[in-house]
Amino acid sequence: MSAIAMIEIRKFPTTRLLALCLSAWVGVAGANGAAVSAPTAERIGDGMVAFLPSGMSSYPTSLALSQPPTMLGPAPAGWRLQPHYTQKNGHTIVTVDVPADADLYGTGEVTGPLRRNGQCVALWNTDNPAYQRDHGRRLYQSHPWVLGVRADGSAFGVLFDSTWRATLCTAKRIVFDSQGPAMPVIVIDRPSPQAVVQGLATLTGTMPLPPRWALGYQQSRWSYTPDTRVVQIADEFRQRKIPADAIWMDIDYMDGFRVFTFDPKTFPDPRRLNDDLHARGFHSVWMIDPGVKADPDYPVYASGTAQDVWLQNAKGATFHGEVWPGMVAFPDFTRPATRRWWSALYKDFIAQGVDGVWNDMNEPSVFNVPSYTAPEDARHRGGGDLVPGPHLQYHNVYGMLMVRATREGIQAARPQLRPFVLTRANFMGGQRYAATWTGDNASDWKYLKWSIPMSINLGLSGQPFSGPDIGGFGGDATPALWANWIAVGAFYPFARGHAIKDSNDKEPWAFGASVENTARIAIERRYRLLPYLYTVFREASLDGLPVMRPVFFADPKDRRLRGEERAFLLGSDVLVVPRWSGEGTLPAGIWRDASLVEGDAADPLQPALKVRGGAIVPLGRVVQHTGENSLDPLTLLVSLDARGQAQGELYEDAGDGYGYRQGDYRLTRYRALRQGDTLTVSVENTEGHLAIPRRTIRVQVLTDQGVATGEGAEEHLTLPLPPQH
Ligand code: NBV
Repeated sequence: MSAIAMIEIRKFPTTRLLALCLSAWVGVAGANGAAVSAPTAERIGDGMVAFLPSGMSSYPTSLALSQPPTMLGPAPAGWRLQPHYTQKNGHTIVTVDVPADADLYGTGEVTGPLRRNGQCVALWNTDNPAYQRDHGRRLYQSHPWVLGVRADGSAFGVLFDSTWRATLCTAKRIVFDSQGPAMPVIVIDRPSPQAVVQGLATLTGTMPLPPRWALGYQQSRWSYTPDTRVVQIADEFRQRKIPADAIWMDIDYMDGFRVFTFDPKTFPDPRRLNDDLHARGFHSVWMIDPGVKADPDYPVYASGTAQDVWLQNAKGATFHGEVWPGMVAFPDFTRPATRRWWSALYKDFIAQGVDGVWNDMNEPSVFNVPSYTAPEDARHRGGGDLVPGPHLQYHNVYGMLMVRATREGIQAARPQLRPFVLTRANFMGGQRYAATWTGDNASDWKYLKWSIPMSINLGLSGQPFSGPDIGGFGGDATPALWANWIAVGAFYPFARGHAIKDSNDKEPWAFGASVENTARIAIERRYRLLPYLYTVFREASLDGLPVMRPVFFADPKDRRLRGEERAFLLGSDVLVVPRWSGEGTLPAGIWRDASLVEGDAADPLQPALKVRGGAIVPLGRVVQHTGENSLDPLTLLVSLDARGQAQGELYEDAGDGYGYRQGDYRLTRYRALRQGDTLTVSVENTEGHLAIPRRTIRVQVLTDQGVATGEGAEEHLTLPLPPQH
């Protein structure tokens, strides 16, 4: 048992999106169509049933699911939720009656409120500048999935397993109106929303554990150019002592927007640039778009043509559309040969020292056509498990198939490290391949407020790793907006500042000293929380629970919390409450305010951070990037429950690579117990064989009387607490 080195008591200063005629949508499904005979229902897991439309004898190939479901026999007797299929005008309409009083969530990347009752979204991945096309009713990704939470806190989820163009309306009934044939529907019915989201993860897979640097602050703009400017930005962060982990290269680094090339004038030596960034503790992420410039003298186009990789028009000729480089051809990622060709392109690219890749424009976006994309009748040739089909069928998975090939290419090029891929377009299950940013928002409060329910609903739809362009992409940001945005944005799972080409500068220092100070504090808070955040990411990679969670996850039976969309949870133990949300509607029980860095409590823009009573949150030191050791000292932030107890976990590994799969990690479970005026903190158990050098542990106990701190060694330490009143 270690002695206490130090005690100190400190007091804390303590849309609706679109008015749609829902009845019209429901009417189409319910009244006129030709009813199809009842589907067969098969149990596929604990509280999970797959419905196969009549005539379908086995579960077809699914791009959403990570593996074919195992049919375990008939659905449990008395199974409540049933899909009803109707066919009309070539559409398949599936309805599911929603239990009265259920609150609905999910449906992926959406504008508008967190609670999706009475909303319609179009599932048709769309390049949507400022979310203005179709009133923001369709964005860059499609998730045919609804999560429902009943009045008693029990929950259900409905997955319409189809990639075809569709609309999804969530009112008294869930109505999925697809332009494709009848599809399987999976219904999950479990005791809590957490259990439903975990069930979804067993079906659609989880996010692979990202490299730790991807959790640091990311700095981007369209575009930092030339290469010397990139290094200047990196140096600026270090000189100003604002932590950051990566700089992002947008399209202008390319030679005439030709993917997998570098502009010989502005980026003549990408290897050296990446080395320079690495020497400063930065990683680099470089953009790759799907469109390949139609130029026979360009080796990527020539090899693609030679290998017959392109998407075809209805007549069977290569489809050409206009994007940044002028006319381009689009890889047909449904073809296994195309995916192999695309993956192989990353070998030389990664060899330049590129750390991560962002795939943009992969809805796919096409300029100067009314549909903003390839024609519905463009031909995907498929292969392997995938049947040939029109773009109407494969459009929504274009981005997902692309990032699958990107990820595989990076993995093959550098097998010893974890790939990091960011994508704009994606589909249900796409968390298996890439993280996401939520496209071209704008520097306006509306987008800041939408960004929170948007990322929460993505998390409730299986994608835990997302975030918006902090500060807003389009338009000039005012100092006040940018400061408020970074203050809360530091807690998105994916935290990246980005900006459109012609806007004002939006780096943390661009708005003067006061905003810079707010940004530094915000980002320092994220870095202190990284040990906790990494632990939560690891949990998400195992069981699919979101990183950023709705407040109602703290108490799914408390109906007051169901609409809270300004405050959010990080993991289960930290509540982030933006100042502009007022008090928010917060869960009952003990939630204690925590100060993480000097100045955070005094800065009126920083959200309140509240730690759940009963939790121990591991904190690191403030470091300038995640490559520095932040865990000596390791701080354990303890918030005791009413019985004077708390528990928490810390996951540690090398931060990259796959050693953890061989047990090279350490999961430590800490327990704290108050007995009278003494607190004992001990290690309950550990898992994994990573050797942890001896380090100092600092314990900070949040009590109603103030903060008590003590210091000692890892295994066991005690400290006196202020007497309770
Ligand atoms: O590559 C330029 C931009 C990029 O900065 C942005 O993040 C993407 O969402 N890209 C869209 C293409 C042009 C947008 C007007």
